[in-house]
Amino acid sequence: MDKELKELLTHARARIGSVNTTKDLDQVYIEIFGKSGEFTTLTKQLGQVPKSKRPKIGQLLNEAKKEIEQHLEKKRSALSAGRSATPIDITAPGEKTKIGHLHLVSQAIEEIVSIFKQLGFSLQSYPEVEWDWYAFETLNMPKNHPARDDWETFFIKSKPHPNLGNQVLTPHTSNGQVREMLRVKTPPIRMLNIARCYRRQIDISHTPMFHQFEGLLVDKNVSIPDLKGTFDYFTTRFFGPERVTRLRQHHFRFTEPSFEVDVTCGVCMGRGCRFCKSGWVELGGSGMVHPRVLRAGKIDPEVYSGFAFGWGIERTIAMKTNIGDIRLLYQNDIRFLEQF
Ligand code: FA5
Repeated sequence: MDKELKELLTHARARIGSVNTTKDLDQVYIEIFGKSGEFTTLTKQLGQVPKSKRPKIGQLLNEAKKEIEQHLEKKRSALSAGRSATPIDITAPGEKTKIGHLHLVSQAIEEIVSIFKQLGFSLQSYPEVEWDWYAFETLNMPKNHPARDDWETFFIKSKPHPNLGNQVLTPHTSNGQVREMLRVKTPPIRMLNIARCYRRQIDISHTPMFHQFEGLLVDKNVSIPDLKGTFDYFTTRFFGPERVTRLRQHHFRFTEPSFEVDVTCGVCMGRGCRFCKSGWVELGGSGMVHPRVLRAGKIDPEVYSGFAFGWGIERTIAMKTNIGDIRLLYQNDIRFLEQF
């Protein structure tokens, strides 16, 4: 029986080694351990072995069973991991791994940061869940002021802070203005704040979650030409030298005077087309920091002045790539995203 057991083991190892599919492996299992399998037949013969030898043979049978089962298990995991028992053909051409790339929004953020870094702006990050105080109050937008409706804010159901008010999902990156003034204390300040913003809006040019980049520069003798020069530098670097900016009078509670910044349309280069109508497309809001905002940040408006701007990243991308609907950026359709 000892000899037969050894033969069975050798045979089983060879059979297991030669199969290439799990189906064949199941067949080998049946041939060995099935009702009339080789191992089962051998076990049945144990009764004919002299009593004195039975414990030893029984032990050998158990060891053989364990070994065969280990071989089967090893082979099964190799097959299910896709490794066949056939030797590897090292001359076969390799499979190319598909390499992805950063999402369009992340690419734009990297580019914007690098442009403003060259102008000495440092990247800061402020809360996404923000107190009413920083999102509105310190920006000269008191409670119940109708201008706050433009921000279509999401409010958080939480206990209001006795001084800072309710919590909101920050509707713009301007919440970073007073926070940055309080952090730096004494100007100069050159902050770039890039963050997710939330508003209850959705259509081809609005998404409920979007990104803004906010610039804040406070120093002595800062004036409108500094603001315009900064925008021109950014536009040339980001969109190319053929695109120019213009300031259009506007109203924000936290800047005075305030402007909307337009850039020449990338489709018609300023001549006027179906996409832009006037030859210009809007980049975002800007203005000279309101004295009340400087005071809220504990900065003396008699000594210092500054400018601020807040622009949407998705719209800025749309202006560069001429995609007609910014919602495409968040549909995760790889056929769209891989084009950029
Ligand atoms: C603001 O949010 C002001 N905080 C900007 C500002 C900062 C003005 C500093 C002055 C000084 P506005 O609501 O216009 O302004 O938004 C600015 C830009 O954010 C828009 O021009 C647009 O590009 C982008 N934006 C606003 N709402 C959405 C939205 N729902 N989806 C995508 N982009 C949006």
